[in-house]
Amino acid sequence: MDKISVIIPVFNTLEFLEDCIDSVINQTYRHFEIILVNDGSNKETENMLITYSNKYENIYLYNFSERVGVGAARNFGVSKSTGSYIYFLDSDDYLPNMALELLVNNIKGDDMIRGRIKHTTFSNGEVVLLQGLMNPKYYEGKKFNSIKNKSALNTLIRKDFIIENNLRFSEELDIYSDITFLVSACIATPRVPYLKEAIYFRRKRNDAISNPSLSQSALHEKVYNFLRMYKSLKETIEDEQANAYLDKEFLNFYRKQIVTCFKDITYIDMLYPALQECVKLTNKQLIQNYSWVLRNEVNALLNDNQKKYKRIMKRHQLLRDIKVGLGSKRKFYLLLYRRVFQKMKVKENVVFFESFLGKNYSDNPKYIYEKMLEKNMPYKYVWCFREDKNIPGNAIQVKRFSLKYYYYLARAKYWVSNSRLPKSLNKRKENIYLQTWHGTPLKTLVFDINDIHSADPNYKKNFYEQSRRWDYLNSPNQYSSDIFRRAFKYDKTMLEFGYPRNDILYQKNNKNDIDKLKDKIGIPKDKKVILYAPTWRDDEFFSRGNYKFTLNLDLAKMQDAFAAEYILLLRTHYHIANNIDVSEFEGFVYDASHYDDIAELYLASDMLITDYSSVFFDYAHLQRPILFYTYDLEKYRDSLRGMYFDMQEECPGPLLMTTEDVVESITDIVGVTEKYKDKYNAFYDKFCQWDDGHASEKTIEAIFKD
Ligand code: C2G
Repeated sequence: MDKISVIIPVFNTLEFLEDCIDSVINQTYRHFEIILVNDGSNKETENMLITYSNKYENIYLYNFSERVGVGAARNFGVSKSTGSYIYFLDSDDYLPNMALELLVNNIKGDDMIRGRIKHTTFSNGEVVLLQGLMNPKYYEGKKFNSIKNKSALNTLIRKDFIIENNLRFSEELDIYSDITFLVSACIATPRVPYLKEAIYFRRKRNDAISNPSLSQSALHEKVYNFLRMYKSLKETIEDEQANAYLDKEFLNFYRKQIVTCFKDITYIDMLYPALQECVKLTNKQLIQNYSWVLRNEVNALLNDNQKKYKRIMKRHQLLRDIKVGLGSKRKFYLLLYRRVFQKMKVKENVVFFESFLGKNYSDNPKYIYEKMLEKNMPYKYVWCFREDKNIPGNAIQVKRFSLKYYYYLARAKYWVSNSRLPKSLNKRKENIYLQTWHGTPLKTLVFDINDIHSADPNYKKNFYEQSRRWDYLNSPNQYSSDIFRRAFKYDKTMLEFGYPRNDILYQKNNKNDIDKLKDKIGIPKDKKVILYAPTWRDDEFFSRGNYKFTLNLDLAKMQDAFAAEYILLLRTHYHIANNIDVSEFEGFVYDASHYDDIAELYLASDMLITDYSSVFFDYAHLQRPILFYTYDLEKYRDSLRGMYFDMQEECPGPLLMTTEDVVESITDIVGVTEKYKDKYNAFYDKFCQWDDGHASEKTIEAIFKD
């Protein structure tokens, strides 16, 4: 049995290491050694590597105190290996348990064999193999087409072959050093077998900001590395097929990546010299097969006319934008937004408001707006909704994603929103963007979340880009300020006055106003009110942004127990797309899911039932009873989201697991309130310390000129 040396360069991948190393330890093919090359990782990662190398006889650890780069680390690993075969694995990836066995069984007399790379965002990929399908495909005439994903991963290679041909990864390049290795390997071997059943799981990391993988590097860095790789190979390699392969890769890279990179025209100056050198090395004949746009640009590069190159690249970008813009109505509006509306002057006195993605007239933006109206401030207002609303003042109403929406966003100097605005809406430097956010966090936020279970796998990166545009951020309490700074990586102005949306809880907490609100909501005044306002679940969705809620509270039991004394207001989260049919409970259950402003529901209610929603932080300002119906606490806390504190310890009310528990607590609500008095007080002191009913006013003073 031949020994395989699995070489794993490691740089700060603590959270992925166990998946990676264990997946080798668990291989069905048993004759291997693991060579861990610690490429200057932090202490925690290093300690984990030490633990592994101490525990297993066939795991060897080598340490570089300073980072040498993945190419050098792999070359070094080869020099330390003792196996007959070499296999490279990245420390954030992992293998299904038959990967090595399949490769080794099928390499036969060849120098190397490649398998398939599958991208994944999770840690638990599995492979089901159907017997009898394992026939390698042979890349012979077109050997270079076997270089897939520009990666040397999932390749089993004879060590002798590496030594005889002096195959090495470039040590100068951070990215694309794999191509330097693979091109030389393909030149030296007559054919490359490829076995699609031998799978390798390549992790797409969810945090491209704090800890990016090499493939998540900034585009201009990728371009720079690619150009250097291309130049150094073209200058040294004579093999005709290899040259043709490199030229084709270069021109495709130019069309896709370089042109995209030059959307930001400033990168042209930075990359022009390297690009020009590369173009000079490209087969001129081949360029003739490409479009006139590309040929034109190549000519400008060859004639060393940087000014002209820039001019035609600008035109190219415009054509590209128009082509994209003609793809759909929304894309066309976006084209106008960027190319026309944003070229017009910013209107100094226009404020654009949006709350919960245009779903309702509510939350912090509503109260800031109404305060501005009340103070008669010299501004014009625009509100974004999904459908027309009856609101005070004479704000212009625009439909989300309509032409007017893009027009006013481009021209309004001020943007006020309580959640993210679309990533496509870049901001001008004259714009001032107040992000009010929408709650004190219990569930971990953005960069504090580990695995992402929601519908958007690029959540962290997108969030990061969108939040760079915020100039001001409202914070409800010190606890939130601390979290927002870290979890949003937010370092601009924090407005620390409490939440504008809670002003009403101080100003209208009296019988007269509450009676009026009950009329407005459409509920009886002679009954007490239980408000049930749960949050959404990241893993239950129909599509992006459209989540599903399954009611776990037994309404029949609630009705039996309380219909004489109470009504129940059901309020689902704004992400929830399904309506819950409560028609059988008419007169007891009222569906307030589409009611605009939950703060008015707080005031109208006598107690709150919620789960992990931030509603309880706001409700606590009223100091009325709160019950937590947390039937899925374990799953929510441990696998879906993670939480900032132990609910059992800090929540100002009981955590209940069944409808019976809920019924029991409501029946003895006086006793429950008494029992939780101290906890409630401590909770109030910690989370409700800043509000005094004037947060809207203070927010306005901080941002708008009178
Ligand atoms: N909300 C509501 N009805 C519900 C739940 C929430 O109107 N049934 C409103 C409340 O104003 C609440 C806000 O939406 O404060 C945010 O809801 P959460 O349930 O806390 O969930 P999420 O939108 O994920 O925001 O820092 C806060 C977190 O980001 C939570």
